[in-house]
Amino acid sequence: MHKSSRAPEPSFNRRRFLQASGLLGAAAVLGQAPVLADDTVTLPFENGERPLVKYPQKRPLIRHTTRPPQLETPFSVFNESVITPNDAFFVRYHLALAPPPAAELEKFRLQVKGQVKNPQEFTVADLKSRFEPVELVAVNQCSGNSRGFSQPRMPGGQLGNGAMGNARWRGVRLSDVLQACGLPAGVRQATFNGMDRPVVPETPDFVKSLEIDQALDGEVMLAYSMNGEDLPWLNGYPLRLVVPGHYGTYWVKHLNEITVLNEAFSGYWMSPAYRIPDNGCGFTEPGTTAKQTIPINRYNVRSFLTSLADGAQVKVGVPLTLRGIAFDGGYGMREVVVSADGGETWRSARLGQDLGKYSFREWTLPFTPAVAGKLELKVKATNRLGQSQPLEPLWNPSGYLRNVVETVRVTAV
Ligand SMILES: Nc1nc2c(c(=O)[nH]1)N[C@H]1C(S)=C(S)[C@@H](COP(=O)(O)O)O[C@H]1N2
Ligand SMILES: [Mo]
Repeated sequence: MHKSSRAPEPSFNRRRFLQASGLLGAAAVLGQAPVLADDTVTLPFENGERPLVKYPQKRPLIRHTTRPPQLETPFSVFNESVITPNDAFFVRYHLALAPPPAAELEKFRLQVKGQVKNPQEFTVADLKSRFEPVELVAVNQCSGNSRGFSQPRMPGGQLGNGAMGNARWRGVRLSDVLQACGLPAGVRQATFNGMDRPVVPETPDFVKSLEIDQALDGEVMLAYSMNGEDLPWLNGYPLRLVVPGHYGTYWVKHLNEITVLNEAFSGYWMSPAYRIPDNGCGFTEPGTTAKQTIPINRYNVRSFLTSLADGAQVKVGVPLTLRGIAFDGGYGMREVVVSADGGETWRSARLGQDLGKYSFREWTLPFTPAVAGKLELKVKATNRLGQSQPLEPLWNPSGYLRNVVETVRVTAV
């Protein structure tokens, strides 16, 4: 059974989805009328069937869980544009009382406290009027993106490849806001907490931390806008952290509390959660754990073919353009190569417009199928550091960091 690296182009099941019970639950959390989904999608791994569900401000997305809502972007969206539309952008939450209800969000204030000289509170309007706006195109990718393909499998969201997205974020520099509150010498970390909450006190609140040097690097952003609009409710309205090049777990949504610390933070979501093997590569022998771990950090290199899905038919002698995306943790793409013969020979793709080193980079390659039969299309990117992607999938106990060279199988007729 080979199911390692096929693109999860959903197969549509044109089946009316009438069991509304789960949807009513989600709608209650969102404080809006229930919206019936009408299709299911089957991601290409065992137990991959999921409903497509429409949430407020979203088109129908692949629903993994209801409380909290966890929604994956259908892979075909990545062929629409290099920027992922807000209404198709994936949604990830950990705590059952998420997202926070609209009434609470209206009273939003960002508190900056802890080891700062002048603790302060800011409305979004304060941030907009007091600090210089900055803009950046950056990929947000969940640590567990593509986990569903891991073999052997492990617990956690069984995601296809759609727990990622690329947006133009606008906001203010975290460093400007921290400096405005007065940072004494010697502070070590800052923690970030959003307005979503667990149902029971035993569940640790979702709090993430950054080293103070990273918090002050001028790139980490307090973002209030995404692709020219207010952040969607499910993507962190009215304010979220954007940590360019770093896994989505740090991109705290509905961010209302920043605490500067003299010591290292050790909350559950930094340790033991969201850690990778401390061995330079982040992978282990399948089925084994690492002795030492570190917090997950930058994205590794990934690339995808988006213009053809598994099972597609192409025509012999008819020219077409292969198209896709590539990205990494912030060094930028050096080269994307494509093979149409299962990896025997490779050709260099043309890189599209450079939207910045944290963005998806489009690639295209003209291709004319020469003979009838099955074709294995593979795409492999290399970043400006020379880092690339493995030809066989690598593994770790949490199903993080998957970046195998993807294969799309099509037939030329
Ligand atoms: N407040 C809050 N922020 C959060 C989370 C959360 O559970 N609560 N999940 C994080 C994780 S793990 C990811 S992958 C990203 C997903 O961002 P999105 O939902 O906007 O796509 O949000 C991050 N920010
Ligand atoms: Mo995540």
